[in-house]
Amino acid sequence: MPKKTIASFAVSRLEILDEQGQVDERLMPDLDDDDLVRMYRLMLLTRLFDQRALHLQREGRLGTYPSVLGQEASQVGSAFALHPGDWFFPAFRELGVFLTLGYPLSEIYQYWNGDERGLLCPENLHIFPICIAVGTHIPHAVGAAMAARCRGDGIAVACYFGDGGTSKGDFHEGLNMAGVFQAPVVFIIQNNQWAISVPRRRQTAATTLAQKAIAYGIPGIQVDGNDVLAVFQATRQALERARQGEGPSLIECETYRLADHTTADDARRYRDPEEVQRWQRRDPLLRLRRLLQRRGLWNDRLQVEAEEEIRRRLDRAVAREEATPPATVEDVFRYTYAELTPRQRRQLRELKHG
Ligand SMILES: Cc1ncc(C[n+]2csc(CCOP(=O)(O)OP(=O)(O)O)c2C)c(N)n1
Ligand SMILES: [Mg+2]
Repeated sequence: MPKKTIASFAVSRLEILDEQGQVDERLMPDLDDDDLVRMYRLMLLTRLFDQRALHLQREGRLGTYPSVLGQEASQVGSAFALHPGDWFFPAFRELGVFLTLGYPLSEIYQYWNGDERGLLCPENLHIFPICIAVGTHIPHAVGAAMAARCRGDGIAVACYFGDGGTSKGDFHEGLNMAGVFQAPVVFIIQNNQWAISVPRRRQTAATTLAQKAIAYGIPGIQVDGNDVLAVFQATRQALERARQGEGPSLIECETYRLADHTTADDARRYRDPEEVQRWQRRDPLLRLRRLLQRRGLWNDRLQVEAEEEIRRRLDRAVAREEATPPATVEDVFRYTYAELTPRQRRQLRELKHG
């Protein structure tokens, strides 16, 4: 009765675009020149929106804000693979996904200014509200995917969360359910190496986060999260599998949070500046820009023009947000339930009439 291996597993990592902007042609996704330029413009929009948000916060014109600096490829690359019918379940650090899907800029500023009306999603977009409570949206995303499967919608659900989110029970429950019921959901981990001041190595003893998929019987892959082409390719394949009824997948985008956790944090207190510098050299925008330049699709003049155009858009979005009248007492009650409960009706009366 010898002891024998009954199963063995491997974890793969996908990289397509290197730091010099060179691609592995064998792995190059089917994207034309216009797609590549569009991806770059979206990453640039994400970076400049983010920068403006940080400035506004410092001027007292925005609430606490979580920067996405350094994570643009993970966000734009994955969102670029979504189809209009698919659903996006965000955590809270997915600005680039919102922008890629065409969410109104002023409403994003509005939300981070503490006005929940910024989350009133336009009818044509399928976006769940931002979820600040770490990982709690994961089971909801799985439920939505299961519902889509029952209805035969032929769509996929993309559920985003961070490395910290993988330590929540919700993550394990969600992946387990998704595997058992073959829910059409793609779990996208933005492993940015930190959960506030807790480093990735304190989150799990596992070598990768991608391998966590194995225990739930679903495919898992790690991608270079600063490589927009690898992120796009892995997400596109996973979404396609989901839409075809082939079940869930997990993608670990290995990236880095270059900024503080939020504007209420000071990361210099807990991390080595050399680590930050190392990751700065792996800037996801620079890589794609180098590829575009190699192919004659981008140059310094186009860069200046694109930045100016984006800055004008941001100016308009901020002006619009700042001209929005404050929410009323009624707004607090308006969006939680379809109909007010008797207690809420009483509370609303009390608030209005004292
Ligand atoms: C249930 C819960 N516990 C704690 C917090 C406080 N908190 C906010 S963000 C965060 C870390 C999240 O880390 P990660 O999932 O890696 O996402 P990242 O912030 O790096 O994008 C914590 C602990 C929270 N929002 N929700
Ligand atoms: Mg993190």
